Order: sequence, then structure tokens, then C-alpha cells
Amino acid sequence: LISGLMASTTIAAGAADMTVGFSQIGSESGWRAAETSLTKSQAEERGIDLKFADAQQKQENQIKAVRSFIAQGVDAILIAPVVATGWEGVLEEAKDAEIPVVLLDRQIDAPEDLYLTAVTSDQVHEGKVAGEWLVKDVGDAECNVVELQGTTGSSPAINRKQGFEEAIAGHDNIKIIRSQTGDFTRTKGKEVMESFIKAEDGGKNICALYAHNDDMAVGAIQAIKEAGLKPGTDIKVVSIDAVPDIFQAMAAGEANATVELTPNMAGPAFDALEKYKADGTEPPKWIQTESKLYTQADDPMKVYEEKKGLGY
Ligand code: GZL
Repeated sequence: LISGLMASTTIAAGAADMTVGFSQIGSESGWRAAETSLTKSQAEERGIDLKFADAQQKQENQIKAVRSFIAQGVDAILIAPVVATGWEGVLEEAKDAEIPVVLLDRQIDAPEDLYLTAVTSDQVHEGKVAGEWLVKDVGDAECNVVELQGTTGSSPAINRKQGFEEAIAGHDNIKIIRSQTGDFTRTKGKEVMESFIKAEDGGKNICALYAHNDDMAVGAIQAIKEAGLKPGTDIKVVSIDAVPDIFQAMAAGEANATVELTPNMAGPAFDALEKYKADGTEPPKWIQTESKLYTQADDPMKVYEEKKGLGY
């Protein structure tokens, strides 16, 4: 009997090398849904027991989930922090419980000793790449830009705005005439774009849309078409994420450029956690993922087909 028990215990222990709690923001965008599916499939492949909590984009739900993971005594916690502030308290609790925390795809304003590492892109750079594309595309022509910002107070919304503004600085022919949050969603992106069009002479006064993610751009494209204008020509469309649907729009000439954000943040996160658990190696505080510009010149339907399989 004992040997049987031992065997079953060993098998049980072997089944989950690590138990990880994941506080995910929600499913506000196609990119977010891909990040979730990739995180789950990576955990499966690595024998990690993943406890998943969807916060419906509310920070208080994220904090509750993190507290519950601490109470469960998980080995590690992943957080995609919906906003940049308000994390010190719960992260101190995780630190006291000696549970390492890894941030995914967004940064926070908190002392670095409160998390093991942050796996994110350089969001200022993403905004700059988007802005530089527009500067090159419009040349000296006057261009009034409307901006759909990401979730208010989130690091991508703050950083992507900053990067874009840095890129257009010094080009007085390019001006941001309206800027408002579309909360990273298609629905809100469409709604806010409708209001921009109404406020700007039926959209005739708008030369370009800069959206902090493709989902808001896709919603805005719908609004531009419903206003009788041609997205991609009457109003240029540049955004960030490089989700499959933006490549479909590009192939139809309805979007112009996107900056790629990999949804595979969990891979580097799990690598860092496994190494830390194995031999205490501390990863760098920032593990940066790559960004890449795609335009209509990059065979968008081919990219669409390639991306379709990658967790989206
Ligand atoms: C950026 C990430 C953003 C995506 C959006 O790193 O946090 O959140 O760009 C998502 O699609 O909603």
C-alpha cells in the first residue's frame, strides 16, 4: 500500500511542477484573447497548473484574484496590470508570502523589488514607429490626425501617445486635432470615431487616424465607411498589435500600417520563472519583446493566413 501511495504522490507532484495564478485583464481585444490562449497552451505544454482569473478590465477584480492566489499558496503569479498605479499594497502581500510576480504586456509605477520581471514591448517605440510611418507617408502635406487612446491610465496608452507625439514633433504640418480613449475595444473605437467624424465636418477635415490598437482601428474603419468615406485613402489608418483582422483590412486597402506586438508574453515569463525556481537566477527587471512595422506592401493576406493559426 505504502509504495502505491508513494507512487501516486510522486505522479501527482510530477503532474504540476508549478502552480501559477494568472490575473488577466479581460478579453477586450483580439490581441488579449490571443495572449490568454497562448498562456494557457504554454502552461499545458510545460506541466504548469494555471489558475486563470478574468477581471473584466477592473483593477479591483485583479487585486481580489491576486489575494486569492496568495491565499491558495501558488508558486508564482502572472499579472497583466490594467492600469499602471495602485499595485504596491497587493504586491507587498505577495512579497511577504514569498510568491514571485511577473508582469505581462503592461508596466506599473511601483518599486522594482515588488516584481520579478516585466515582459512587455517598448510601447514608446511602438508609438514612435507609428508616427514615423505617418510622417513619411504624408510628407509636407497638411494632416489633421485623430487619436483613439487605449485604456486611460494604462502604460500602453500613456507610452504610445508619448512615442507618436515624439515622432511628429518638428513636423508642424501634422497635428493631433482630437484625442480620446476607445478603451482598446472595437465598439468604443467605432463610437468615438463617429463622434470625431461628426465634429470634423463629416470627416472631411480628418487626414489620418492613429489608434493605440488594431481593434479600435477596425471599429473606426466601420464608422468611416458608414460616413461615406474611404478608410485607407480619405482617412489613413495606422495602429498597433498586428492582429489578423487588420491585415484583412489592409488587403482591402482600408488600413495602412500596424506595429506588431507579440501575444506570446507567457513564453519568456515561464522561462524566467522556471529558471528562478530551479536555481534562484534573477531575470532582468524588463524582458523586452520585439516590434515590427507592417504596411500594405507586406503581402497582408499572406500575413493574415500565418497569424490566423497563432492563438488568435
Ligand atoms: C499592450 C497591451 C494592449 C494591446 C491591446 O501591451 O496591453 O492591451 O495593445 C490590449 O490590444 O487590449
